[in-house]
Amino acid sequence: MSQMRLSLDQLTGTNRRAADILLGNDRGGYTVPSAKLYPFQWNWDSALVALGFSVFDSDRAWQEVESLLSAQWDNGMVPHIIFWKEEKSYFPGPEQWGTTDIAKTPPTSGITQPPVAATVIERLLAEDIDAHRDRAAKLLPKLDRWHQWFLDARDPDGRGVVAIMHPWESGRDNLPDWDRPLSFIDTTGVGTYHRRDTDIVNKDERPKNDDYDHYMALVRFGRDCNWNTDHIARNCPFWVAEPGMNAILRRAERDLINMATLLGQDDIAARATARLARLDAGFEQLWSETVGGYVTLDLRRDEHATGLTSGSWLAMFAGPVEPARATKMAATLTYWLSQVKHGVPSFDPNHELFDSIRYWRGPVWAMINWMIATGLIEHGETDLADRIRRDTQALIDQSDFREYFCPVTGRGGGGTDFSWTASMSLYWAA
Ligand code: 9YW
Repeated sequence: MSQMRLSLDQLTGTNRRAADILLGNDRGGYTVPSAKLYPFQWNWDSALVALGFSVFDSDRAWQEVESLLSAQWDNGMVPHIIFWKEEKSYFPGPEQWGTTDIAKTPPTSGITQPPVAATVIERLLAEDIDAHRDRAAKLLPKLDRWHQWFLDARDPDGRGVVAIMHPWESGRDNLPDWDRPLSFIDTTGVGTYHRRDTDIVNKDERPKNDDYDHYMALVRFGRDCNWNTDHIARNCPFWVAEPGMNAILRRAERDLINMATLLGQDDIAARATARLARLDAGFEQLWSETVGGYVTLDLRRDEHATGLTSGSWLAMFAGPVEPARATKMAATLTYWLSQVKHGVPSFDPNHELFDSIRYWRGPVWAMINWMIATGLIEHGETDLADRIRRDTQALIDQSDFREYFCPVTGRGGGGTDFSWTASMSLYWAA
């Protein structure tokens, strides 16, 4: 693990190349995920990329999370894309999201992404509490408002699980979990549009056109109500609670409580503690005895998904899982890993909907691996965690810093010179 602080000149080999990718994708205070494919600032990418910068440039790491949180909306939401510069090579752009009045400058998308930022900031702070106290203290109120927004906007009935209103909000765009909930959405009014992603990446590695029609129908739904959160919660045709988002939010609340306690921000610690109690209790609704793990729950139909995903393992990242369940989960994960060459696949490799190269329907993602391994270590599963860490670096060694990897062959897929893959290698895997 190369988590100790080094100067750029001290980095060699894979580590130096990873740092160069981050520097190459740096646009001055924010980092793009991949220069051609994703030319703006993405929410959870940015947070995770800050960890890579922290290895050799702590100031730059803080800038990354500061620029992300600077785009917070008045209602507390931190958007999933921040369109800092005009750039036509990505679709859907600011016109489709229609947030110019709400987001002011710069325009943003109208949804959020998994709030891993608090977890990252906690780690940046822990490196040198005295040096970073003031910077962290300014960010905590923003994290508090964002986390509160999740409960107000995405769980207004107080069930204890937050919903996503769009697959993109989960960060796991075309997961098989969304197939059925999306199938109820009317896409007839979507019209024609030009996807840009398939101009850059092989279409077999991307969501299908039919998925995109559904994505665009939901963007239109949000835009038509001016991203009104009450209207969305009551009427959005896609409204599901999934373990990845809920686990990451629970972890974020824990880390926010730690920071707020450390920095004497007692009001924030108290609010986060209350939110966490609600989320910890609510998470149980995602457990499916039939599937044998934490799965997506379609809140409009009260129906569990039929497969485990890489998000299921994040329950261990969220917080303590009772020992019997943790042991069962580790055994199932070990079985998964016996079915593929490299873990962790994003979807159950034995499920009929598994697709080893199509984006979130099978491929391995380095930053999900880091979160899974972190949770495993916290549950005493160190060998399994280490296997996942070694797999991650082996994939990068074989196929370079790609967006994601085929768990069966190790082949890289999607974008190249990818920021969060570089960050995870530098911070954790190499
Ligand atoms: C898209 C940037 C983003 C990630 C998401 C990933 C993908 C964008 O890329 O979504 O246009 O499909 O699914 O998690 O933040 O890396």
